[in-house]
Amino acid sequence: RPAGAILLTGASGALGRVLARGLAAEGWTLRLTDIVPFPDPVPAGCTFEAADLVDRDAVARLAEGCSAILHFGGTSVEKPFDEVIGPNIAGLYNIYEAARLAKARVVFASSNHTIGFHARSTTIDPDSPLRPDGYYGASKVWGEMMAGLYWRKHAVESVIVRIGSCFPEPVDARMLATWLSYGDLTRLCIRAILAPQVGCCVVWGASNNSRMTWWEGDARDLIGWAPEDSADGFAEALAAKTSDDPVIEAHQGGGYVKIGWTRP
Ligand code: 15L
Repeated sequence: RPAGAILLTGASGALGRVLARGLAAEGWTLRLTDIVPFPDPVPAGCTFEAADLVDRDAVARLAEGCSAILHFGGTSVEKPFDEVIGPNIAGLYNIYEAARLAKARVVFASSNHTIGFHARSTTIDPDSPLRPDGYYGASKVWGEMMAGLYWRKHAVESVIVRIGSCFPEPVDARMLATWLSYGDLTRLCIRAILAPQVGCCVVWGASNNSRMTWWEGDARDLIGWAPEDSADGFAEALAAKTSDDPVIEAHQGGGYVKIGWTRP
């Protein structure tokens, strides 16, 4: 168990609810927060307080005395720029300021959409160029840049988790590569918090999928995590579930690359 409380933002979202349940079951003391009410009974050992990520004082207060922040809040899909900027740009700054004040580690729910414009035919590592595929992906790039800044300037540690597709089950051919099971996500977050020293590192959030040939060279050994689940059992059912768009099929970010597309 970690020393001190853990703040979980985005607690009412799909992944927040999974983590609240999973970490509370391990006996962890969690402070849950979200802009909308927590839809489940608040698990034993947890408290819930509604807050907007753009409210700097509220975020700082919630993080006070915490040893880590699991930052799963904010916009989690592609949205118009004006809807991304508050939670994912200003809100992200508030999270890092709160972490600096509390001397807390951040586990940042980043996304494969930071690198979505890389080709599926290539294998990239955390040092490969960032190629966001929309405003949402670009906001996650901002988060990753802030993680690096706060590590170098303030010694705030971060585990940046570039999540692939975290759902109960994979639902299309792309997810045969990108799927991250709920169990693997929970175990990853536990290791990201309990690992003694993490600096500022990147972990690819995908299960042990044999089609996951796109990503390598992350910090999983440093934090002591290895995925246990796999999308492989869904291959027969999903291999033909592709789009008929060659641009979507060529890029790691899939459908996101074509949202708002105006290239001739
Ligand atoms: C994400 O970053 C989103 O949060 C999620 O809803 C999926 O779209 C996922 O990426 C994906 O790429 O499948």
